[in-house]
Amino acid sequence: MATVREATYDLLRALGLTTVFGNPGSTEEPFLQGFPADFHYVHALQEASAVAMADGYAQATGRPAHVNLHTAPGTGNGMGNLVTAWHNRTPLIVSAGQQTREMLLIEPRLASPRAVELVQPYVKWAHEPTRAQDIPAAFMRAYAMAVQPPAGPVYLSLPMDDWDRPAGAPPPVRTVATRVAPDPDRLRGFATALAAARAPALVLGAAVDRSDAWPAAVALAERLAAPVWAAPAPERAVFPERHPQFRGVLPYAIGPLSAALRGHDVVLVVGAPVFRYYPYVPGDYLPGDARLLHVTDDPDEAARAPVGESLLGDAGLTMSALVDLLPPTDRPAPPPREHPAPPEPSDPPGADGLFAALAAAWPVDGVLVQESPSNLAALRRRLPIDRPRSYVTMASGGLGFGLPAAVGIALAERDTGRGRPVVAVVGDGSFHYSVQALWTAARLRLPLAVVIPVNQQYAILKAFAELEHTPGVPALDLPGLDVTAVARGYGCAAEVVTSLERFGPALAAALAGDRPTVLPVPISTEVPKIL
Ligand SMILES: Cc1ncc(C[n+]2csc(CCOP(=O)(O)OP(=O)(O)O)c2C)c(N)n1
Repeated sequence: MATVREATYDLLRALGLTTVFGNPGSTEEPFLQGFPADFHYVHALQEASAVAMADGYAQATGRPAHVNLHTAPGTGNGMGNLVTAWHNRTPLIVSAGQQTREMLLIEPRLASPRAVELVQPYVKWAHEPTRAQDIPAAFMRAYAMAVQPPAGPVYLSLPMDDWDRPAGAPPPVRTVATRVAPDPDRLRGFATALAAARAPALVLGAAVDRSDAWPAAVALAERLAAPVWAAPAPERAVFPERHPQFRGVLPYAIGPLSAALRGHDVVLVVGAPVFRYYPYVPGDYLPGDARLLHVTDDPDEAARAPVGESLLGDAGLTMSALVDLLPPTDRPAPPPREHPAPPEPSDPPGADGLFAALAAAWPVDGVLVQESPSNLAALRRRLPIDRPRSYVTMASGGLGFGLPAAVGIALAERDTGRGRPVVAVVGDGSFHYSVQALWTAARLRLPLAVVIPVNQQYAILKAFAELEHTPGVPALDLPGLDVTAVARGYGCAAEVVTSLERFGPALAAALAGDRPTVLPVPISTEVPKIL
């Protein structure tokens, strides 16, 4: 009879989960024992990196990913990026070892006595099987739970003495739906409101990209002749950003956001929270008596919106259905927005100058991973994204995601055979939260380019302190960090780019290489405004 271990690997194989991200410990060794040759263990040096690499890999492959953590402490190290995976809506199957059942009552070293509570509330489901032979079926349930909308992480705590036990009958491999269609009556109501609108606006969120709905979004925007905004702080690009109807990203504060929507009477929000605010700037949620229509596949997201009427449904299915229901409009298309003036030259360059150089050297099919807090607006201004699934950042606000996520994405680009070049832009503060991901990228020989705008400070926190009138905050400067030495220490190539003329060739060389390259670029220390 098969062991629990054999039955579990068989199931993981059947589900296409043959890549395991992790960092091993004693409680995981019985699961990892005799690791099958057709599986790939992606070794992260710390669990924060393991979780975010798995997240990036799942997002880039469009499939769930499996990450194996070391009981309570490993889960704790991975927790920040588990929070991020939750907000990212990434289907992650997180398994963790548990001490042997024989001793759990007396809580030996490395027992996780309340394992399923440890990860709350950032999982859709957490479970420790009551019987060893339930482990394979628990993985099947975990998979089904993770991928169904709204997708997200799930957690299994697995006692280390379960793996050699007899398995029982293998669980059937089941399939579940990953999209929900909208209620037809309510959908017609939305279409009627949009058709009657004087000046509708479209606000799109990351679910549009996750459901491969750029074509539906363009069709809907053109059918409505409406301006299109990305919802605040989006973790994906959601619309071709050179399209004449694209207006940019809405500000992430209550008052400024409603000011940006002034003049619109119907605001259709698809695939985003209403709204992802950050600094508190009071005001009305919406301009005048505008009506907000909210399409989301998450009942919780619908419920917590402070205003609006909601319709549960997949972003792509709902937008396509709306296009079919809406009559053509004779409203003229909104005028295209103005292009930003070229950046002012300076020495050292400003973020605008750096990102203009990045845009000039950008590979057409490049994937941008972003974790550069104060320079985000400059980056998005200079480098419009016009292809789907080409821009990733974290939805949570937690640093330490971007670098390891870029490693997972670069690995997925290789494993899927797509081979798109991956460029991470990571602040010199953000770089250090999961910096050990560089080692994994070097071991995997991934041609990842990591651009570090070096301003030697937590600039966004200085901007936030100014906005909030909180002077005298300590620990906002970062002197004495040698990014190059850190990069080389983990096995990466590195080149400090001190002249923007060098930037294009350095980026091209990095992407053509057979290992990751870190490109620190000293930039001006001017602090951009937060809003
Ligand atoms: C896990 C975590 N710790 C701390 C913070 C607070 N925080 C937000 S932005 C930031 C500074 C980022 O610095 P850097 O990457 O250099 O970017 P800059 O603001 O200078 O552009 C910090 C510490 C956070 N968001 N997440």
